[in-house]
Amino acid sequence: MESDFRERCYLERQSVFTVKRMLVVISVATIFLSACTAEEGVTVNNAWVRPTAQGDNGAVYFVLHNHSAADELVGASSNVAESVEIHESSMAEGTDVMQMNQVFSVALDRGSEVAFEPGGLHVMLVNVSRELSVGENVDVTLHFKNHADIPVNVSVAEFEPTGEEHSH
Ligand SMILES: [Cu+2]
Repeated sequence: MESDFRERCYLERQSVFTVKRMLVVISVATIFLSACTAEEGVTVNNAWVRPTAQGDNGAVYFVLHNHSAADELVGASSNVAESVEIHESSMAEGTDVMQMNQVFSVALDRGSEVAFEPGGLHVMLVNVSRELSVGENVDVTLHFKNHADIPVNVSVAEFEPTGEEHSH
């Protein structure tokens, strides 16, 4: 009898513990879900390009954040350039010379943040059709493997814009 009672107590305590654990799991899941629903898909922040003379090339910088399933940036287009390419700057091996290579896909893992910044990845506006002056904005559209095209309003500025939400 006595051992029966003890066993029942133990089982009850176990189930209370399990319920408590489930509640913790549910509330944690709710926090994650609400964080995810705030932003979905791919977001683009702090897009800028330095002032560029007509006929020159302009490097566009921004920060990509992928809130959804793994994707890839596969290209870009713009009405102010003859063509638009994805480039990555790097130091030529064994030298201190910066070189640019064309990139045809940039992986965007789920939850990843990829910075396009001076000295690294950038979207190159090749042979811009008109002068790009400080204070104006130009339209650049990003193309993804899965995600719909994202139109980006790129501000022409000497330096990276600050004040917007941004983390490295
Ligand atoms: Cu380039």
